[in-house]
Amino acid sequence: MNIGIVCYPTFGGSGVVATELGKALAQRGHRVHFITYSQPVRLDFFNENLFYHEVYVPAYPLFQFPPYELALTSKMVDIVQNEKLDVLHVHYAIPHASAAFMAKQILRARGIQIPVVTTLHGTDITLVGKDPNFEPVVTFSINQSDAVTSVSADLRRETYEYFAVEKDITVIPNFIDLQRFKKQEKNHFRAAIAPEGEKLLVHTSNFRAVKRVEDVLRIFCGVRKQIPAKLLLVGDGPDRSRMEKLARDLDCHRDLRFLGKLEAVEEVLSVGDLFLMPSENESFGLAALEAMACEVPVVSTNAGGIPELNVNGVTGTISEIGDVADMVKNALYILDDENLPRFKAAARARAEEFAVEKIVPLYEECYQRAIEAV
Ligand code: GMT
Repeated sequence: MNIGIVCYPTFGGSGVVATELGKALAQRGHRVHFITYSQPVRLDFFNENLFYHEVYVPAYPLFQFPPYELALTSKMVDIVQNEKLDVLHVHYAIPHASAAFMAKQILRARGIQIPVVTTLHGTDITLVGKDPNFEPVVTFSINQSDAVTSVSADLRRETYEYFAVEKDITVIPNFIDLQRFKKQEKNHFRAAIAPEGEKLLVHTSNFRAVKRVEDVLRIFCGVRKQIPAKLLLVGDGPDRSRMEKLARDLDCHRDLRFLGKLEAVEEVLSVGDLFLMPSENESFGLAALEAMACEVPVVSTNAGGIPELNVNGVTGTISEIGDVADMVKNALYILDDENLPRFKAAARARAEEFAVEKIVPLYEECYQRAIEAV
């Protein structure tokens, strides 16, 4: 197939999933055209089946808000028509699904039919999409898509609960490249970070309020009171400066490191003993899956789709949102040398159920159905 993928090019989960999907599809012989405003972060190599088309928004003094959606629509029209695409797959509804709807209308007027597949990722539904400033457009554009997928059953449930969506939503969970995400020998790194054999806790996120990074720090402080431990925080975002100050106020700053945005997150995960995901909301929890693939069990909340991934008492533990004391207790239980090897093995085994080879064919089937339906 000739597939157009529209996504955010950033470190965010939806952009990562879209890029990894495109790479996997290219490996399976499809031609994949990425359409977005800058080179996707994980698309930094040459492949004969992968193409990147940059959306350029011209500046004009009249535009207080540059009309990205219009430039994106025009680019989609151009690429569908000239590259003879079979299907357009848009990741994250806002504004990609409505731009795809408009592109489809323009192409129809030119005698070209293009099916649109929309994948819902999380905050496009649970946070931003619900906002009355966006909700009518989100509802309409989901209903106008030829196929809709969501990354968890919980996200599908939320979509039906909060939006007047009549379309069937197929759950296709996120997936993982197990060749890349596996425990690597990084003993020198571990020795540098935890020279006394301390347990290593890891958190990766975009440091937004929804991730509750404050709880990460409080869980870590609780653990460190009981056993020697270190914490590595990967990523960056609006809450980072506040969290750096909080770490100093809690007097645990000497035992943790903010590493910022890192491309090779699997190298950090390879030295981890426990991953912390105390999120307020999480449609899937791709960061937890990446950790599990590197044999790192997960202490998480029961938010959104996390329990569909993290099996309580097996691959990690599940607590109520904000229950820091429970997460400290659970972390200490998992980190106990009697329990840790069992949790690590179970985490990897669970991650193997989400192998890219198992999930990508579900998208291929979805494209095929959408193509046949138009
Ligand atoms: O907030 C984020 O983590 C970014 C956001 C995105 O759309 O880029 O992530 C969402 O999509 C990921 C990939 O499907 C999911 O793994 C995350 O759980 C989801 N985030 C939230 O629901 C908060």
